[in-house]
Amino acid sequence: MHKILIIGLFLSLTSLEIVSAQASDNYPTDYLSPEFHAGRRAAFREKMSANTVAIFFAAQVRLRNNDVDYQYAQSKNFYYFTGLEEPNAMLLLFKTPTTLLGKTGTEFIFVQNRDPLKEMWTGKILGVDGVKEKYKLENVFTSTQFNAAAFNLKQYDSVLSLFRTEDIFETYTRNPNELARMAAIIDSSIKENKQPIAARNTMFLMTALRGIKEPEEISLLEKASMMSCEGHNEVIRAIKPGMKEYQAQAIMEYFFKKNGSEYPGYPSINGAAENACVLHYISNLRTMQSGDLLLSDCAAEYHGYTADITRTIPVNGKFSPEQKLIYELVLAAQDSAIAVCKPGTPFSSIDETARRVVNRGLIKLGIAANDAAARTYFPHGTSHHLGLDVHDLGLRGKSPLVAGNFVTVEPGIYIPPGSKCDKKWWNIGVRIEDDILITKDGNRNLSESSPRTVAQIEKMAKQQSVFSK
Ligand SMILES: [Mn+2]
Repeated sequence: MHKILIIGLFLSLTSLEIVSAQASDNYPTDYLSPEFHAGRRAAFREKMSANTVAIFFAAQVRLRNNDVDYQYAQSKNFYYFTGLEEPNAMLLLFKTPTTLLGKTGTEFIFVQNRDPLKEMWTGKILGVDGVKEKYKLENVFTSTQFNAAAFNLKQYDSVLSLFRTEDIFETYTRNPNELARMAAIIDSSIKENKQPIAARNTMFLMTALRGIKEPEEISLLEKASMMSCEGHNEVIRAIKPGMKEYQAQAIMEYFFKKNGSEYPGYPSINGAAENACVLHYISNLRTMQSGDLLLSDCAAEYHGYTADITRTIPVNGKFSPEQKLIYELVLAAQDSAIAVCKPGTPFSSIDETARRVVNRGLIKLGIAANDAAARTYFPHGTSHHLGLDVHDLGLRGKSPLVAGNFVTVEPGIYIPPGSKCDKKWWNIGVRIEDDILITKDGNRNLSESSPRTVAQIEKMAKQQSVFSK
């Protein structure tokens, strides 16, 4: 027993050496490039007004319970500009070259120190040298080097920060860590300044940048969409009465992880029957019955980018006549809305187009008396941008779509039990959601590899699932 253990240990050490020698071949290599991040920082600086500094913080580690943290998820703005997936870091972008801690430049990053003890538990910290090498950043310091003397805000007219939960003065000063210390220095530097410094939001500039996807981002979004469609398709094949909603979720998420997705882009929604009528139902506990419709709104996140796909399918493999009428009405609305997705179309037209079709159909079927009543069955918008966030930044309202916008088209009809219509429609909830890239000639549906028509879905439902045994 002991002998075997010793041999085992020896073997594992030897194989460890081999692993580290080939490490670069054993890990994903399709991350955003340092050049991508540098390009995005340059594009941001281009949009900054004179004499301005922009501050971006890494996301904080968030406590789940007792001494267990949630899996770390980087701030999307910080990731967009750096690629770094570590906490306790700060990026400063200046409009014009500035000298800080003996270095002159427009970009400075402060990162966490190497810490052998911490690294033994949770893995490698890149440190100054690692960040320089991996992300090709020049002015890299440890966060402990950041101090009030090094960073004199007096010379700036405005500070750009305060982005949603990245609000330095609210969120970051609550928890005692390196990030909070840096935030507190900036906070007091602003307060002590005799001349008022405008603290402005980066949202406006970030919306302009993140709303238009670069080729490297599109390539990651294609992968996220592909692995999400694989999950949806296997659920269509595997679903049967008696299966639990969470088992449909498990099949779905198996394909995300199998293909390298770090995690779902948002909590997976798998609601059957009345649960299909709850827009963000995530408890996924029902045992599904023959005659139920299952609405699955699930997608993978890959290297920071998420798809957002919804399919609605009959649990027994065949739509009932009422389900089919509602399903095909939603599908017609979606087709009409996808058809207007092209450069020049106002963003709001996507919703207007889908809603016109849904309203007309619900009135014709006698489910709604007028447009206002129809809205109760279609209570959400038809479209949002997606990318780093599932509800991503991008111009909306009357703003025209442009090539590189990436938007969902997701009309729905939800008729919960108790609705003011014939009981035969109750418990039908349908949403169909696809991910549409605006191209210079029109659009490309990145989620088209999962079927949408009644005939295609019923055909796929007859196929053997790898989980059917
Ligand atoms: Mn969506």
